[in-house]
Amino acid sequence: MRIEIAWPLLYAPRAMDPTEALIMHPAVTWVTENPTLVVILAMIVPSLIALLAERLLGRRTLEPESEAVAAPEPAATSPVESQPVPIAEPVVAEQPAPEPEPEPEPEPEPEPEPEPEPEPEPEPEPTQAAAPRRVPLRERLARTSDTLVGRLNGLLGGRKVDAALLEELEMMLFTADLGVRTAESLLDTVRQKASGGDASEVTKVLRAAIFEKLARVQPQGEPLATAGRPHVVLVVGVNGSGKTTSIGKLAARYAQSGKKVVLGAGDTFRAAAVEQLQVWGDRVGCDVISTRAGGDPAAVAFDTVKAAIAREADVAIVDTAGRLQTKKPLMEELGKIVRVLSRDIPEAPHETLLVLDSNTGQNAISQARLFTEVTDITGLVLTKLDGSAKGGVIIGLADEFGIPVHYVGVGEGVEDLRDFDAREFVDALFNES
Ligand SMILES: Nc1nc2c(ncn2[C@@H]2O[C@H](COP(=O)(O)OP(=O)(O)OP(=O)(O)O)[C@@H](O)[C@H]2O)c(=O)[nH]1
Ligand SMILES: [Mg+2]
Repeated sequence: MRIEIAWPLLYAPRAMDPTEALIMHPAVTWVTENPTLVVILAMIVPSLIALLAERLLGRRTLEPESEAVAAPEPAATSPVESQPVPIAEPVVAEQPAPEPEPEPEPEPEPEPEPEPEPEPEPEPEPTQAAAPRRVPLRERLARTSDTLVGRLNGLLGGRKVDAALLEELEMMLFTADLGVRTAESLLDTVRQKASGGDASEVTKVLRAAIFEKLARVQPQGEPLATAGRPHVVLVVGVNGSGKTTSIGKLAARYAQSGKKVVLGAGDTFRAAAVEQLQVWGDRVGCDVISTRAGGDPAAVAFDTVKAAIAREADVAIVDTAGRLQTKKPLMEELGKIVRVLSRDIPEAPHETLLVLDSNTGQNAISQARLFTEVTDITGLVLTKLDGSAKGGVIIGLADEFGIPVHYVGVGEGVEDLRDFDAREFVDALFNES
């Protein structure tokens, strides 16, 4: 079918009515003349338009749809990819979890292990702390024992006690730091009791004679038992004899037995001496009374007694400067100290201990002689027996002065100031302990 449209007629003449012109329009005319065709077109054209629109618009719609579909895929993939991680975790939790479970099983094993460990640990600790090894006196007296008894044994060797042997014995005793007087005394005893007998008798006789001399200077009773309170102790001796160290050890002993101790730093000649005593005071846990270096030692002694009274101390121990017994002013100063100590307590000092270094041998005897001339020495402290071969001087000191030997120093440790015991000493000397 041919549709003819007279396009030039689309423009109606200007003189025509608009409504008439519209009716007269060829398109309208064509529609009125072909109603069936118009209906058919009206049915088909929208479908065609819809189809075209669907095809055009549908692609655009599908494209994002496919993208949207594709997007979720990778989105779904990524969680899947990330799943191995979370999956692996539960796998680890599921499978290896039971594996570590057996590990916790051995865990209880180490648990009981540490339990028994701490138990045995505290056991040896208190044992070590409670019982520090007390070195036998024999070990500490080894050098003196070798000098005296070792030489004696070498001399005797199964001989008879005759003039020749006595002569050799005399030589040995006079060079054993016993002092001339004591050496003579011991030789006389051997002559009287062992002449003509076996040499083995000489050892027994000498041993008994030495014990007899030392037993005379065995302190009787506790010094604090009869003394007033505070018990005042003055410590004297020449330079380096061991005064300050012995004071520290003694303070520690008193403190350990529950006594309250006050120390007096009466050695004002050296600043280091005050510091040395202060170190002991800190270590022991007791007060130290002191003054500036160069201060008056008598004033320190006086203040120490005052402080001990005020603080209700049980013991006051006063240190002094090492005094050269040949320097008279220093020895006079010692007399001054003794006088001020008795101002508040008439009986003070209850003890005046003379500290002697056993290494000085017979010089210790001359020191004792001079100190006893200027003050009333109530007791001796013989130090450094652990390293000395001249410890035999203790026999000479006992024999000549009869002054009780209160303590022996057998080392630098706080436990190395020991009570003197004559029996123990002789046993150690003759290697019988
Ligand atoms: N091996 C040993 N050394 C000791 C003993 N007693 C004291 N000493 C040491 O001897 C040295 C001198 O001791 P001090 O206590 O300073 O002597 P001091 O008499 O106070 O001396 P001054 O203050 O100079 O008069 C120190 O090194 C002590 O450790 C002992 O029994 N054995
Ligand atoms: Mg000193």
